[in-house]
Amino acid sequence: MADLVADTPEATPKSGDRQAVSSVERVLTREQLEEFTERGYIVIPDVVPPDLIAAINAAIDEQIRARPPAEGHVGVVYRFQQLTDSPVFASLLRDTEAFSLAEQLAGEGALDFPETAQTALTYPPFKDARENPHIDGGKGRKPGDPPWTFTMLAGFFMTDQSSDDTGNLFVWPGTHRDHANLFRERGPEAFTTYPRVTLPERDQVRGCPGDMLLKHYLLGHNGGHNTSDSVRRTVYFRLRHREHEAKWREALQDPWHDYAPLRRLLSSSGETGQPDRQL
Ligand SMILES: O=C(O)CCC(=O)C(=O)O
Repeated sequence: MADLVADTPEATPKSGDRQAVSSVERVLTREQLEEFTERGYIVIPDVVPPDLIAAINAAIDEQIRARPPAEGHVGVVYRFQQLTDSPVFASLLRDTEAFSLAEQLAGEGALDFPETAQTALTYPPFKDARENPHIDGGKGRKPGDPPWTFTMLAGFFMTDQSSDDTGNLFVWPGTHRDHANLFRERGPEAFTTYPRVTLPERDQVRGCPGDMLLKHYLLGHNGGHNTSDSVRRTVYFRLRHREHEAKWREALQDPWHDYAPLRRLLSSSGETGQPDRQL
């Protein structure tokens, strides 16, 4: 992996050429690292080439043919698959720069390669009525059991979600810090339901096929509206720091526990919660 912070703009294909995917090693820019620390997510353009997107969409077509949702279904359908059963999904991380880009946030060699992928579909016309976020893995947890926490969500847009209400993920920027503050106050064992924090205005995550979302585990999110003409498709991976399973309590209370490079970035700016804007 190259140096963590690029002083020059991230290496990307020429503007206007969204079909090409650069073979130049991608390095997250300082701006992208800051955005992740502040808002809890970034969208990186042009990570997956068109032929791989076509192959994944064919695999999703097959999944739907094998187990279609009920006739007239409106709303989300989530399917989880083992990568050993559906190896083409693993190519999103293995045959692109996606995994290395994720490790630029968590540290080189820091992440376990996941065993499962999630296909997230939203059948239109759908309006999510909850208008509230969640974080995964705590709801219904029995005290004493470990929650299903992880480090970072990697999402791949298989359909165009570059405008609002096309099935875009809803996120509440900055709530990764608020959730960690709340777990510091109440203790990680309090994670038996979705924590409630004061909510900022929500964002709809926008991206095109080929782009990748990296989202902090603690960032509040939810499935969103799809009032477009077509079914929204996203593929997610839940990435875990190698030490996360033993350290989930620490990771719930410290948003940077699993993110050594970001910890270094924050401490070099003399901040523990906010990066120096001049960095
Ligand atoms: O529909 C989506 O993209 C959201 C998925 C989600 O919230 C989850 O799997 O935890």
